[in-house]
Amino acid sequence: MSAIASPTAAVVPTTCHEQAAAIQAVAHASMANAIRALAMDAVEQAKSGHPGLPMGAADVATVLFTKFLKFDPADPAWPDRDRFVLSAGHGSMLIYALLYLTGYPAMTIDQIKRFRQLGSITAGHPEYGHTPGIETTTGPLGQGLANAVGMAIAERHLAAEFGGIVDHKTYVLASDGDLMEGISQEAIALAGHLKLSRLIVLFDDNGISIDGALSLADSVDQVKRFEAAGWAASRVDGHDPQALAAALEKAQSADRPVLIACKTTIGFGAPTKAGKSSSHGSPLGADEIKGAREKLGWSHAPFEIPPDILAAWRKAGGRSKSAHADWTKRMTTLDAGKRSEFERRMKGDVPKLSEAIAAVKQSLAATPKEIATRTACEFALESLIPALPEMVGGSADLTGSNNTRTKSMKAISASDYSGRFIHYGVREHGMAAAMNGMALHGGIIPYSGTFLVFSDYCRPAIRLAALMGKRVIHIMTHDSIGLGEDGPTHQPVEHLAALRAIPNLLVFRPCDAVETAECWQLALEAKDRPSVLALTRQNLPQLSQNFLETNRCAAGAYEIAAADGKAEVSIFATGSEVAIAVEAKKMLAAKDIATRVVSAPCFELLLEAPETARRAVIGDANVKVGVEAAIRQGWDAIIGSDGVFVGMTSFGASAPYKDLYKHFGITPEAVADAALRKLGKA
Ligand SMILES: Cc1ncc(C[n+]2csc(CCOP(=O)(O)OP(=O)(O)O)c2C)c(N)n1
Ligand SMILES: [Mg+2]
Repeated sequence: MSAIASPTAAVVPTTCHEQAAAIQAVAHASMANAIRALAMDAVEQAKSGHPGLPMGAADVATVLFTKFLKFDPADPAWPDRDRFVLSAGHGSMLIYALLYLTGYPAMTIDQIKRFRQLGSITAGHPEYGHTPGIETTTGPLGQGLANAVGMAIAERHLAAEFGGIVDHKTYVLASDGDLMEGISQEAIALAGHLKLSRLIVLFDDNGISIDGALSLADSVDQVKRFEAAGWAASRVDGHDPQALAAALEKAQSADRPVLIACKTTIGFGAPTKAGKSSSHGSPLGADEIKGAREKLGWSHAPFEIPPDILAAWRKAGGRSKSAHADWTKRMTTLDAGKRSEFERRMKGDVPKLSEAIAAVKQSLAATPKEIATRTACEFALESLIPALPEMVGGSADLTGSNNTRTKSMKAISASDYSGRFIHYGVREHGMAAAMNGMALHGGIIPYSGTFLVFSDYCRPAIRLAALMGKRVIHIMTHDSIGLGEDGPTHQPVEHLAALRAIPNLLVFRPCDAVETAECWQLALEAKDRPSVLALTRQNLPQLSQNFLETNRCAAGAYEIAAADGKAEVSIFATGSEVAIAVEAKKMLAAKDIATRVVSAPCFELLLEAPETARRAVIGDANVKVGVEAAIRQGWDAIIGSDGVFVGMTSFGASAPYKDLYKHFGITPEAVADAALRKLGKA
């Protein structure tokens, strides 16, 4: 079809200059066609996958990887590599083809042949940690773009401290879907505001999504949109290697983030499906592939890359060897202290953590505090921030409410990236995804704040942090009806259960200032998973007043108040409800009912503990009562289906919090009554 004039089109060159250009054009086209062929063959063999994007974006990727991207296949974790994020993860065969062609040792042709099969490293969508060279897990559209903003922030922040050993760019390939997702607005607005000039987004502007032409659902002028957010934006023909190279060249020295909208044809080369959504997400079929081979002038067998083309690609893969060697040399000439500090941060070790936490706990033992756990969080941060310079905090416009900013913290700004606090603006989703990007970049432990009820706005990014196994820490305050007057829109009820449902996420709900410090320690020690700390707005008594070196929260749950004699009743509670449970215990004791109270700040740690330890904490009292100002879901794992639960069964209401606790029956009296009823003594 005429709409897809190929760069291979034979035009007889006349002058020397034209000849050289022609050779280069032919070489470029062959290299790009190698991507196209691998993509269509792998998808065909897997009988599933997305050939359209890799075929359409092959020219863009070829120019980027052969001329601009700084990377070394021999060392996919080289800290100063440019990051490449395939935000449109459905186009995974594009990156797998690139990893194979440029010579990442793990990405063999056999892996390409086993695209989407169990045990291969060529999963349906790119997965971080599963495949060397994949910088972030993508697939949920928009996330990769927002991760990249975090990566670009991390690069500038670390460069401000470590100078020239941190000097790289972040490139993104984003699709129409990426830019339609709401998260993209949050991400581009933040990037524009912070003038992240080393962030370069290549937009696969193919005008097609799954339902058909983009015009069915979208009429945004993306260039104007990005410009409005403070980006430099331009349009190029995404099949013209010279134009692409010129645009990328210009982007190298930009003073703001750059969007290059690359007009492409989805499924480029496919005789009947190019330019159509039918090439987006299913195998092309034997006839179409045969036609594409003819159209592209690609006569090689499936999965066969001719030696000269493979050699050209491998050469491209070796382009940054000298840059890598220079960097290694620069590292050796760096001040030894700075160098080891950089290496420590990139490894993510936290040697000074226990000391900092011990100091907090000692101080709390000396002067107990009846404060909200959000305030206790700030108290812990006053020790943690100086001890762990890799911590970069923030808030989604709730800094004063989340208590995530200590007195000494300077904010990051476009003119000074050395600060350690980020005003994310009212952008919870973009914030959570940017935090993932920072953690993925390495060298930073991001933490941030919003209200627990808005964890829903962060959830897709939190889920990906859990899937990727990255240490990001979400401080989520105002964690129940205990926030009071703001009412049910702001009172989380189902959020703890919903967060506990995410595998590999630690959900902490500390009951006092001591537990808050201990939960911080556990979150920071959890190198390979994210955490949420659910904290109160209202003051809570400090239940643990003696200094204990051990971190009792590490067990997930522990007996905070023992029974006098053999317990008839075990009351399990979290956060603000632990103090209520302790009062209920006293009421039951007055009736000669031996009762113990277990604080359960982290269900995940309890449930993954060895069976004997778990049984010992859960105990064998006849009556088990759970207390949490939230829904019951998840509690049966602790109290059993016969257990009694005192919590919420509806949304909350707007009133002073003490009235709400009475209104919803979450009081010491109600807990004691529930236990008595179950004992048949009410
Ligand atoms: C958050 C999210 N919603 C929906 C999808 C399913 N999905 C995958 S690709 C796509 C849109 C395809 O259009 P585009 O992004 O332009 O990619 P192209 O077809 O051009 O390759 C959709 C809706 C997804 N991956 N992520
Ligand atoms: Mg598209």
